[in-house]
Amino acid sequence: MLATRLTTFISTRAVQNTTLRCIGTRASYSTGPDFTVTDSEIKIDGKIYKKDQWTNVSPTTLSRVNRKLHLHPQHPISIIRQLIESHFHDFKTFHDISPIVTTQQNFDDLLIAKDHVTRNRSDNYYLNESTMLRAHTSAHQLQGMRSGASKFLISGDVFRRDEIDASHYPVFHQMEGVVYFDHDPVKTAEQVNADIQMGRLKEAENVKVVDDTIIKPENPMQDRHTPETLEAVASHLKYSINSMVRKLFADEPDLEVRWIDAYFPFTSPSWEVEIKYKGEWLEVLGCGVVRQELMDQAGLHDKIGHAFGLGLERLAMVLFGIPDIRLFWSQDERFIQQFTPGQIQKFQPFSKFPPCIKDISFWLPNKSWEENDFCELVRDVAGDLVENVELIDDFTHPKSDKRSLCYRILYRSMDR
Ligand code: FA5
Ligand code: MG
Repeated sequence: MLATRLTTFISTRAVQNTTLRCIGTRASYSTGPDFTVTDSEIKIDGKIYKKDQWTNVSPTTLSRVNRKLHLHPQHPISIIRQLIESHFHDFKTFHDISPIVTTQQNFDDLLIAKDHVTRNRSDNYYLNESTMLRAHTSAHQLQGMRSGASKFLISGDVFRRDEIDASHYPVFHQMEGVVYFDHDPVKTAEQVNADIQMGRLKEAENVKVVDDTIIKPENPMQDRHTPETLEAVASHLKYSINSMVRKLFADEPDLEVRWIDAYFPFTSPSWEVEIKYKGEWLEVLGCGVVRQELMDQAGLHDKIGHAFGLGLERLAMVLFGIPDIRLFWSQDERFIQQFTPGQIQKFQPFSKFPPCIKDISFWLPNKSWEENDFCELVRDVAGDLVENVELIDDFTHPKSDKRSLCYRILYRSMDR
């Protein structure tokens, strides 16, 4: 979400001039919201959002709001949510917070600057200038901290205009975890040691974890922390994640995991964790030590905390052997019937159809171009039939200076 994006090209194509009513009762195990889109407003479950120049959410995306895959007991996303919740068994859990949030919650509360690229229309789904579909579960960190719980998990669906491939989807699920301690090196170290002795925190013996990250100026300790407290909190975070990975992947003896430095405006230092899957590193989570300004906003001036945001689809893909992220949205009974609440079973492909490849090329009308807007257009037109969109040629005419792009679109049906 922190990728650099510039301007917007295709705007509210699918929403403009459309009056569309959808009552999501298609699947036996999920219902979407009741929504109406007109020229001037979007009404979701009876609540009205006035459209403005920021509105860019499409009916395709709205139809996925509240499918709540993470709450259907038989769905792999829900199975993994419950496994993680049972690992962090003494955490307070929130899993039914509405994904419609204010930009204040999604950005400002998290110290994301007004001009930060992550706010771009081309990366997010806006209902209007001040309301959007949450782009991460971090949007509720402050809410969780204000609830009084010192350890909590928040799971839910999140929405991002993103590229299209087997591990990226515009709607996916995250689980946020936050833990905070007294800002006192002795007390914090005692709490961490107690967790280790109780067996809650363990090294991931069965998985190979590579972590050569160190605290350095590019990924610094915060001024208000001492090296001792930071050390204790960071090791609690790393033990927590590694022991969760160890538990989840107990039956995968050769799993490789690595920690790398990262940047988030709301944590410092920050890291990401990747798992080797099908020969490639797959990023599964982001985390770090919570910025003290955020703790202050929650009234927790004398506490120090860590937070993590897990990508549930990514973890489920590795754990259940699900090769394509679109499968999680399959309404085909042959998908859901394979799974049993509380159990990890390897996915058995129920049909394999050959791909159909089509190339499309076009001249750009002007210099501004956003690939995410193109991906959104492709998804609106072709839906989940699209498996991959790849730029295969980028040509600028030497005389006219006009630019032409050629994309290869790979279509493949998952179930028919
Ligand atoms: C975040 O969203 C941060 N809020 C995470 C965080 C929380 C950092 C708390 C610090 C403290 P990021 O954009 O990297 O970070 O996304 C987190 C995870 O979501 C990724 O590691 C990945 O597993 C998953 N993810 C991101 N984009 C997609 C996508 N389009 N499809 C599926 N999963 C995705
Ligand atoms: Mg990331």
